[in-house]
Amino acid sequence: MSDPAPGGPGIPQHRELVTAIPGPRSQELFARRAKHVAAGVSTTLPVFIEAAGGGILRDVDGNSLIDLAAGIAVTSVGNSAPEVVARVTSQVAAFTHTCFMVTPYDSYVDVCERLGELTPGDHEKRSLLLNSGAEAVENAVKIARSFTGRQAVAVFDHAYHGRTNLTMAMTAKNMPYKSGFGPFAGEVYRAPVSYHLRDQLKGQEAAERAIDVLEKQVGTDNLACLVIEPILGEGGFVVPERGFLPRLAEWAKAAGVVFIADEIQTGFCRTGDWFACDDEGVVPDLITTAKGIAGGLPLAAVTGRAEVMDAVHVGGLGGTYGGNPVACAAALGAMEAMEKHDLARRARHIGAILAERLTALQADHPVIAEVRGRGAMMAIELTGPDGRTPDPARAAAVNQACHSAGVVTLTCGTYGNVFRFLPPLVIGDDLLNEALDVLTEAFTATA
Ligand code: PLZ
Repeated sequence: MSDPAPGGPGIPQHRELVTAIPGPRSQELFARRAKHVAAGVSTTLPVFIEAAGGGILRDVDGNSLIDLAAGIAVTSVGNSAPEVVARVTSQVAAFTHTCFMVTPYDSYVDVCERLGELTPGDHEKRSLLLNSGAEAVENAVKIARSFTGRQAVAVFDHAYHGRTNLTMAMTAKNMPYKSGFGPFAGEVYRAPVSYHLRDQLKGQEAAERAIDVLEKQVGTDNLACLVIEPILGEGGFVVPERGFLPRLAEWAKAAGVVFIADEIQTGFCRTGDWFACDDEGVVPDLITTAKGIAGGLPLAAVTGRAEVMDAVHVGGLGGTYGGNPVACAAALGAMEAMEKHDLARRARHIGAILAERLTALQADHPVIAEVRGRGAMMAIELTGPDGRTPDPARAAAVNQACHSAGVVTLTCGTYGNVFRFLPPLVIGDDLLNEALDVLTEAFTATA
């Protein structure tokens, strides 16, 4: 198990710094970027990448950095995975676009068939392909409204669903996602989630609290759907207590509310199962996917119960590029790689290493209030001595120290105090452990 799955364009799998981070070439490019790219687009780490594969990103100055971000949970199969490259190369040479709504092609149908097989539940399913996660969430809401004839949408505290108008309304955090961009779409209502560090509630209790809000403040007769990330991503890798999701799913079913799992960040082996809902056997009516689905090419999907999906009139769903043939080829390659290399098992293995190392780190650094997550989606939440007051400054300092040492890390969370780990699932054990050594040094150096 210690060897990574073969992948990437033969990039040596070690960290090597030949300049300061960022190096001179990257700094030059960054200055150009400021002249031509809109200022609103942020940068986590200003190194420009030239090649990547396995667990390594190589920059234009010749530095090799360890990748603990996977492009925000996208390159789960690794960058330029051979299965993806082979299929994309032959597809791009055959044809690049016809628009599936004009003249169809089989790879779109193949991806939908695979999605039906892999997503939770063995009921009859249909899928719709799109370009981005936000677009998938928008479409899932459209479908739920069409099916139920109701309008209201239930979302949760700390949720992240995208940056389009409807999904901004569904996303919880003001800065940087929403501030100044209103007015937002109406009929979106927020309920409390299960967040044990902050509410100490059992899953069932937290579910009853949310249900009470929805029944009393919205009314089930008005509710088209409930949308939830089974592990909340951008909001802080919040893992709802066991029992929370099954109780919500059961309640939604009884109330005729479409249960939508947003698995855009958690899906495709990331958490150690094909989908995070599998962990407690939750079967959503609709599931939104993107990110890991296509090894880095832009593709997203809504998959769900045939009767719900097919409620929409012909012509009601679509888009010029949705299910582009090159992206579909990539998705078929990514799914092949996940199956061939059993990347769900690999994610569990990565999760075991992360859990052990992070728990050991916590013993030495009480600023780590909690180690949580599942599989290759783990995080630590940093707080003051009371175990609650967020410490975003320390998270930023540790992040900076990791970056300077050549490890690409990310923070997240409503309070910006969560340090998250999203390595490609093909990263080798040695590289992962080396990155965690760097993290350990960063905690000591910033103490
Ligand atoms: N739903 C659960 O995680 C995207 C956002 C990065 P798009 N998360 C990364 C950023 O700052 O823009 C995401 C997600 C969940 C929806 C989305 C939206 O997916 O492909 O970015 O539109």
